Amino acid sequence: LQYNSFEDPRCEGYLEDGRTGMSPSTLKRAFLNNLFYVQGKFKALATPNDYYMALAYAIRDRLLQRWINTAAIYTAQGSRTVAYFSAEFLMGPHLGNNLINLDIYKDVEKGIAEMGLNLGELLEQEEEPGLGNGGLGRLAACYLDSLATLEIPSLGYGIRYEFGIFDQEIEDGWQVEITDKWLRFGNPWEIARPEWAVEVKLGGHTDHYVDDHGRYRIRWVPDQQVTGIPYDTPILGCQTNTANTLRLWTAEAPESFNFNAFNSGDYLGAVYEKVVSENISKVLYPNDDSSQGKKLRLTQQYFFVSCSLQDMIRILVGQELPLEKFHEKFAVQLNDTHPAIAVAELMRLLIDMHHMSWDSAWSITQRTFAYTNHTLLPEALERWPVELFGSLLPRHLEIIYELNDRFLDEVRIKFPEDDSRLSRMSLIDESGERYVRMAHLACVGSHAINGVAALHTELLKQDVLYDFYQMYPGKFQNKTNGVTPRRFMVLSNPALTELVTSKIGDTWIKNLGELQKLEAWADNPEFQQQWRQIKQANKQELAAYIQKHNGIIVDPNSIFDILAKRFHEYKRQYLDLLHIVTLYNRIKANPDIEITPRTFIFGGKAAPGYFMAKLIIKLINSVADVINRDPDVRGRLKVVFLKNYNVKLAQRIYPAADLSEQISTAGKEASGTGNMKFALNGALTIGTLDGANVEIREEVGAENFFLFGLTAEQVYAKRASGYNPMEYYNSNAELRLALDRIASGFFSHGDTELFKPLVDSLLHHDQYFLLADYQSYIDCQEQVGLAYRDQDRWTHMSILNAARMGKFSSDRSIQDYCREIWKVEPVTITLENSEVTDS
Ligand code: C3B
Repeated sequence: LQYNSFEDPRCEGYLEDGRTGMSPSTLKRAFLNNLFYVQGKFKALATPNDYYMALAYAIRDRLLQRWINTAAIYTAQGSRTVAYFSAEFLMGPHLGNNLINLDIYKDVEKGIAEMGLNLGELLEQEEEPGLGNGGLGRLAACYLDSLATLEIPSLGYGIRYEFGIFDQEIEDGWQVEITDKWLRFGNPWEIARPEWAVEVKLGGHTDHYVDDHGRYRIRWVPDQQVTGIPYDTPILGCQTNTANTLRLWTAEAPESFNFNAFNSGDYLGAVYEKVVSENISKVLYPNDDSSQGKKLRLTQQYFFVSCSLQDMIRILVGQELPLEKFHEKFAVQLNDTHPAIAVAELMRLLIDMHHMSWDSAWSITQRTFAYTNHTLLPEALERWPVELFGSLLPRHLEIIYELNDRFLDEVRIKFPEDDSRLSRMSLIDESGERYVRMAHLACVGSHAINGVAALHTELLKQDVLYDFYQMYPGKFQNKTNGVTPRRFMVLSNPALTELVTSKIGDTWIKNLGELQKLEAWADNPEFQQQWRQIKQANKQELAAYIQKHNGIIVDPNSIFDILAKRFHEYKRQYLDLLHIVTLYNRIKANPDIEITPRTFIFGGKAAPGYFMAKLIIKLINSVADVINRDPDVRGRLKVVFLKNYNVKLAQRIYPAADLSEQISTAGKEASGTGNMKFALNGALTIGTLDGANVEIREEVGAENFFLFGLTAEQVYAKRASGYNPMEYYNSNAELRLALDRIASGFFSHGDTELFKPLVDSLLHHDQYFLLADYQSYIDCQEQVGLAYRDQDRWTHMSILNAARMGKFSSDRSIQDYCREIWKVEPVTITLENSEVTDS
């Protein structure tokens, strides 16, 4: 193949310098060509979306040389490769990020402006691929960015959901879910690869038989089959030639399967089969941190895992490597238990399809997989009723039984005569209805198990996975989460990026530890002023967005106090609200009271079936309605709920935050990653000693962090000794007043029933210790208000927070995974590779 030898003059620009033409004039020409030849439009008819598409295709063309060379070099070298298995990839829009990573943002902005267009407006057009719920899916996206930037051969494997996370509308204060039709106008970033389609079996039964050579064999006789079609998206590294691949699978009906129905004239029946198959990749389950136990969800998990493992075997065979080297070629990371069925599927492929012995297959399997746990919440631990599991995956159930027999023998040898341990550790929960325990399968089938922050990993070892830690102490590791500074600083906060770069150069973008050099400027008055001006300008932009979308005028001089994340009781949005109601009550009791003006901003979605979370959203909006209208408040408080929190909106929010709310009950938030993005953009944190907050506070210094609340240990102790929230209610007048006000119907047009479930849950259960932490939170917020009045001190703290975020780059996380789990090395990609370009 000689990609550089096209004679067509229109192609010459794309390939100039062998670098696909990055000069402004070439880019401009490519843009106009795409508008004409791809979109079939010209200026008079073009919509903003046409312009976006034309630019997206022009930029995609500029990735292709990198993408092709990357694949060619990995293939030629048989490079060891990370396969990141994840049911969610919350990528966010691609165009802006690709411009940053190609380092052509400014040139393109200029070229676009010369044509009378605005780059920002074109970027706004992109429908974001919201193929994830929250932290877990966004982490996967940050990790792909870092893998590419660090030049690590890697593949992201997941599902190409036709509908991603729902769009959130707010009607009368309530959340309403709208289907996310992100593919409606086409997706310029993906390329379908039908030539690499694979078949996936489902249901049916197994046959045990003796083959022609007298060997005992097992055959899976499915009653359904679906085809997986891969769609590839390039993942560019920052300022490198590496372009890795995100490979997402779409389910289709196979051409040939079960079309007997067709022959017998049952045309509609056959079409129905097709619809059933296509349902598999139809929609993302919108639950964050909880498992619904639906068969379709297990089908999705198995579908993408089977497709991916078969794809990896194809790659291995294509490189003429023997199957025995599977674990040398690939390191597979299981992003939570969602892909844990991979353990049984790889066993099945190696044994049933490739006739390997059990012991060899098991050794390869264990050396292939590593498992990341993302949560301690019991409701998130996936388990499947044995009957449901067996009806979909009869062969895998047999394999799991066999694995379990062998595993329990190991446990017996290590811990003789300990039946309760055996039943606690079994892959099958037999305490009532029988379940397959996916976390146990992941632990047994992996050589490494990790938590996502230091505290989380400790709690895993002490509690949720205590028995497994005793059994395999050497498997446990911590890998504290990180976030990419490319998207969450360079792209989303250009002014701050420029200021920082003007002082310390731009190497921090790929080596975030360098931000530490900013400490030298923390007390420089001129730098402080520039820092403040940028924050102020970012706040003004968010204020304009709020005015446009909520019709509320907010004061950019007030503290922007922001809580943005999924709605969940353990994340305690409700505690933030109790603070707001408390301040409001103080104003009502004493209209002239001095309060540092604040704008409380909330964003986040609730799982559609999570009643309490949705009621909290309604309560926030109801409180906002009252407070924002009450003349007594005189601008001192504003409450804003920003609808449809997603990656796009997050990129607007972080740069404008003064205060980051990270207020989960200690011991509940595995890590958090929003906490890192806020601090990187100069927000101060008010938070509990939970998840990565602990490490953030260690890094920025206790004096630059607003700490409150019980520790995880204190929470456990309180629970053990019998926690009674009513005592707090009875003994704290302000708390009582706040709750009574909500219960009284004050915020609900006199309706005393509406918010009763919320008030009652606090008074009678308070599972997440809001009342126990209330006073400590209120006191701490008082300190925040005082600190903000001293702008020099606040700015000093803000600069130090950003300067000390080096540890929380996803580059650092990925380097730790590479060294300590994956044992994989970078591979440099050159653009002058003779394999793929004309020599
Ligand atoms: C989340 C956790 O809730 C966060 O604390 C953590 O930072 C991220 O994962 C990333 O590790 N999480 C999630 O978003 N969805 C789950 N099902 C489980 C955990």
